[in-house]
Amino acid sequence: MFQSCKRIAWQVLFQLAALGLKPVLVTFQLALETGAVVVGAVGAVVEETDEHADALEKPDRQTIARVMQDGLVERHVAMQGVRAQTVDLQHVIHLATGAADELIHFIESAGGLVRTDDLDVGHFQISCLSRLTGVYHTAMFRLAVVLIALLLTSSCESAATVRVATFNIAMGLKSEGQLGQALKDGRAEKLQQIAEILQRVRPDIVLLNEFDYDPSVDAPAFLNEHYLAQGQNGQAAINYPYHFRAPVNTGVDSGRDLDGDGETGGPGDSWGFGHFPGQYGMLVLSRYPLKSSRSFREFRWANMPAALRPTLTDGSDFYSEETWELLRLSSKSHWDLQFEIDGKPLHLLAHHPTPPVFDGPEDRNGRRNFDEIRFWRDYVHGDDGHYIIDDQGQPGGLAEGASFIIAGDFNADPMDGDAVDNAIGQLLQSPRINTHCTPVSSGAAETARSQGGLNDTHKGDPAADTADFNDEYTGNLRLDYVLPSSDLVVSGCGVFWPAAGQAGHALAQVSDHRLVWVDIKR
Ligand SMILES: [Ca+2]
Ligand SMILES: [Ca+2]
Ligand SMILES: [Ca+2]
Ligand SMILES: [Ca+2]
Repeated sequence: MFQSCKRIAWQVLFQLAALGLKPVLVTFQLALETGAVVVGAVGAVVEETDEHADALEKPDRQTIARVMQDGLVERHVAMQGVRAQTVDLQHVIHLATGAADELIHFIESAGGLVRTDDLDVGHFQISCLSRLTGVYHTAMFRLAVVLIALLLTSSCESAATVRVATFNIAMGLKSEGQLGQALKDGRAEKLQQIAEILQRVRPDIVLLNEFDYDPSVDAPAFLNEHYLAQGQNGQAAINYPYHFRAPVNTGVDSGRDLDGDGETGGPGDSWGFGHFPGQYGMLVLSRYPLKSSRSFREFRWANMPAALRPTLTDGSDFYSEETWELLRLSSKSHWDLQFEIDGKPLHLLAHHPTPPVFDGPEDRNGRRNFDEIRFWRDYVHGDDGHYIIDDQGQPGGLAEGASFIIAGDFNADPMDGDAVDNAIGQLLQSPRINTHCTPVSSGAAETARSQGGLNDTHKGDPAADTADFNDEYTGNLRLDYVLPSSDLVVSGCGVFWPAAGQAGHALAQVSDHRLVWVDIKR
């Protein structure tokens, strides 16, 4: 990002030199200020006319031209003095350099006071309130500061904050079609509560774990229309124009006796534990467009070098050679979803490893959980991912230097619970992962205190727990993660688990897991 910012800044400086400074300086300054105002005004207008929410983030020139033609921006500027909030610097510069004539025409016709609050330029904040006639000298001064700031700061990041979340909503329902029915119905209380949580936290991209995959129902459309478009409990509606869903391994019969109970065909003999195909599936919702996807549902566990193959206590293999060669690593699926955020790619690496429990001394689920997590660790570590092959037959891991976020219910606590030692440590200790922000909540700390039991023996910080389990056998655990790559700037993180008396406290019980979010600058 900062490369192109700096390139543009240099270009402007060269133009200044070539053209005799003053006209270009003034043009650029006016465009910079007006660009911010136009972005804010178009946002407000689009919101009013209930158009595509994406236009709020990045109105294109056609949208701006149309809105300006209709006189709506002028009306907003005149009526309210539009408050430009977070402004994408690159976009403003694009307007400034590409559409200067339009912008100057607009600003002249709008006249009067134009206000730009907190235009964020790298680390440099400008607040200005300027009358647009007779400010040439001030404008030149400000522009010089802006350009120097662009050229001198080590980063030239945009001010756009992107919130990425993961939420195991526990909507893996008892029978096939049940979730589809609830989605069509529009009055399912659990879905209303889940919608309210999304409306309160307002993630830009969210992975929902345990959302049954049913290709016969347009689940994303029903979820948007019947639940998210309705303000739940006074919250503002939210809309996700983009989504990704695909088949999962849960409930897909392997034809083999995977759980070793001497019979075939039960939920434990599916490629991932489940009573019907699609149970405990995944759904990703996004406000940003999805550019490409890879899935690794069929990747064979045996193809992972030094895989943790389950063994019995006498050292013999739990799975026959024939079964081992067929086993799929992913208990649901592993997806690499490349989104585009203001022209910049971001990979969401989504998964939901098996719980390490419900097995025997061979620890087949614990070992699978460890290797499901290791899959992403290898995927983002250059050559370590050489063995990986996707469902389309393409080999290799993530491109060097690509930005990513690994999200999901990992079913592995760093200190407590039944996961294999260091299962989540494979990622938390990786230099490729930014772990500066540990999501915590006051609800988690309070719940561990009040429930007691095994929570009292846990080594991990109770405030970081994300799941509320039986306190006699398990206790509350930190299982859900949103892990950004180390190149990403994290500006905040949290868990939606309000303590007693805080807004939304009763909602937390909708699932045994809580929503976890991270804000990154993009
Ligand atoms: Ca069986
Ligand atoms: Ca186990
Ligand atoms: Ca508990
Ligand atoms: Ca705990």
